[in-house]
Amino acid sequence: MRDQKKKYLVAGLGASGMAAARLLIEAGEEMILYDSNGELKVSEIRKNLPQDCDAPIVLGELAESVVGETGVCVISPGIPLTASFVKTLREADVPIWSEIELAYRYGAGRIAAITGTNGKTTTTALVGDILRRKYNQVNVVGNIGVPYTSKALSLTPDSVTAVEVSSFQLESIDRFHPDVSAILNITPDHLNRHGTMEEYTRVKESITANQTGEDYCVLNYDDERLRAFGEEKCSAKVIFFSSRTVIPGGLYLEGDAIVSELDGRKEMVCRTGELNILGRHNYENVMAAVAIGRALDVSLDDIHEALVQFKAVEHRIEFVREVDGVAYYNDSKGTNPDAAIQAVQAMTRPTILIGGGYDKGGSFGEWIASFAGRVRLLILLGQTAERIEQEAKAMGFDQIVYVEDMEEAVAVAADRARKGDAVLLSPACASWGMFKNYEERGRIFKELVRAL
Ligand code: UMA
Repeated sequence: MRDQKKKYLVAGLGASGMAAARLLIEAGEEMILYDSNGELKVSEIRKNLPQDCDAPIVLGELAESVVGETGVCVISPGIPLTASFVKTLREADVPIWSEIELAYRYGAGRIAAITGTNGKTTTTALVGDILRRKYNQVNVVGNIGVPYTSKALSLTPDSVTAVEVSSFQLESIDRFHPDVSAILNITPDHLNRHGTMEEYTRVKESITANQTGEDYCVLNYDDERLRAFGEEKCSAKVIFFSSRTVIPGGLYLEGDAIVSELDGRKEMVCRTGELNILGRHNYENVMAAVAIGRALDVSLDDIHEALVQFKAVEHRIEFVREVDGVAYYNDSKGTNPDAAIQAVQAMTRPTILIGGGYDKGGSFGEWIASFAGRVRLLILLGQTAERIEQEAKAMGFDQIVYVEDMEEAVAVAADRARKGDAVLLSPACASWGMFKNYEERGRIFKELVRAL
């Protein structure tokens, strides 16, 4: 365990770092706060801490001397493990915990942890709604935007927590042990951070690292990697779901019915027409959420009620408004090609697509291939614009306009759209560099559309 004389080093002072710091203060721990951004203001950071907190705040370079004082480093998800101060800490055998690990150590109660490249936020929100039908103390936390550490100390043995977990957060878990885990899908994303698909997959699968035969793991049978993992390696009891094939003992889509065989007989969960969320990927999210709900003893009747009342989450193929016969959709959460393909496929009208952003590595080929017969104009912004244009032209798609910012993107889209078209913001890229996060990008888009 941690050397009691040493301090915690909280690295990264964004949402998760500040929540971790507040937890540690409340728990009476000593710590040093650190952010590599030398332009932050100490006085601003202190405003978000209790008044009597006198923990040192270090900005910019981290001095070697701090390493000797550090017992555990709690790292923010945005900090790559290749950062030089992280390497130094690891060489000194300092444990590196993600904020999820810290929350787990201080938390209590049962946990459903959801990861996957896409659908995490929708599924986690839906799981929260399902759990609320049966339990009084339900929290929905994690990558979804509410840091897990901000709730950890209020959790009791009766709490049930739905945690959205990103691959960045999973990189530094140690004892984190969900009662039910789910891996929704694995498609190329964050390859600039994880290097290869093999490594990215390994990190995602590590959500089950501490699970045993007492626990459950919900997996997408249609994803070859996850099917192999479930059949050969997973340490928990596996529940498969599929939108393409019948899964005896699992969940599947049969025509327009979502069917469960989880209780040893075939039962209808709901019809897709009863849901307020669209598309095959969302039916998969629903099946995963149903499996998690059943694994945590929520009845199918209660699950059905939660499903039919659930509405799409913000920034995920979210209808904004119709102006002069043109429908505008905000899919700012389409931060990788696979998510963006789902949004393009959900469009039923000729589409003007706004894309591009931060470069995470990886190819845009499959995304561009999905344009056929749907996207009639691509408006590009951000760091990846040129790379996308090159790939698109090489694939024979040349209806492309470059813009400087979102304001120009919306103006060009409105100008070029014809009655009956859709305008879709679904960038296939992260927002970083131009916006604080995808939420800010989506909100700015919506404000501009509302002002048309
Ligand atoms: N920082 C450093 N050194 C670095 C990099 C960053 O000190 O090398 C500092 C920055 O200067 C900044 C702070 O770290 O002050 C930012 O930390 P962060 O990037 O980890 O972001 P948080 O504000 O803590 O938000 C994080 C998640 N962000 C990321 O994973 C990038 C949020 O997920 C999450 O909602 C929040 O914790 C609460 O748990 C956002 C996200 O984009 C939505 N996630 C990615 C995704 O969904 O694809 C993984």
